Amino acid sequence: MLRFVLADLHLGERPNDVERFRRVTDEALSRAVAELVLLGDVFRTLVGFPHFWDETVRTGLDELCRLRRSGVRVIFVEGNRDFFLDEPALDEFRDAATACHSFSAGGRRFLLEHGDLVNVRDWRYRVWRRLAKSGAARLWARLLPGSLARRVVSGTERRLARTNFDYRTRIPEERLARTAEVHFAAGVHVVLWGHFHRPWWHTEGQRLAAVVPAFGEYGVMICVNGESGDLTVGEAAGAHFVDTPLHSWYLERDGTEAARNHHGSHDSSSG
Ligand SMILES: [Mn+2]
Repeated sequence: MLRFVLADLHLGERPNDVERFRRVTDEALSRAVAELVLLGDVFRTLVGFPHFWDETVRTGLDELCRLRRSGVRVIFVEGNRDFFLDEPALDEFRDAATACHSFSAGGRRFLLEHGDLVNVRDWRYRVWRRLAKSGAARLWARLLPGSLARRVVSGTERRLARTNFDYRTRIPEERLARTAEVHFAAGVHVVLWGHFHRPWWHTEGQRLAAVVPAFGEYGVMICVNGESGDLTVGEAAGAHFVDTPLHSWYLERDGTEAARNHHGSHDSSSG
């Protein structure tokens, strides 16, 4: 069995990004993928109530519905742009919504989480997050009239951009490495995070922790072979998808990303 893992799609942020995502869902269907894991931040914002959804969100969700009808499991791992994903309105678009997804493949234990809580020193973000995802916020979101709801979404996007919690600042490498080692010590072999957008990885013997590159920027996904547990990077090349072993794909891009991202082509977004 095969799994696709995509992170930080931010659909709606770039022209034709939903089309690009449709190529992935087509590929998932043609390769009989068993599970699609969305590692957080699928849209600019996703709230679990339909009156918050715009055209992009509805179109993207329809793609997930199409996958599920063909037997693909769809897993939402909650990101910092995701709110109340366990609401019944999303039932037809996902099989599970979770803060942390895990599975075994090829005898290796995998753990997948968005990663926005790795940088525990960012207390401002943690306070904001607790408020925004509280029971009171959920009730308020449920009762809010539609037109206002969609305006609140854009306000939320601006607020996210203002927090000092920003992937464009450097990746908290020591934090990630330490968090990875805690997971390794608990028996996890492979840790996958989203959120940080840039390819970064850390190994300890056969154990691996890696940031899945943002689909929005890199147009790639990670494919996990269920029999071998091997990881490849899947990339659309012309009409086809090309699979590259994770190690070689990451090695090729190590170190060049900082310069590229310095020019910040998308100032209105964060994390
Ligand atoms: Mn994020």
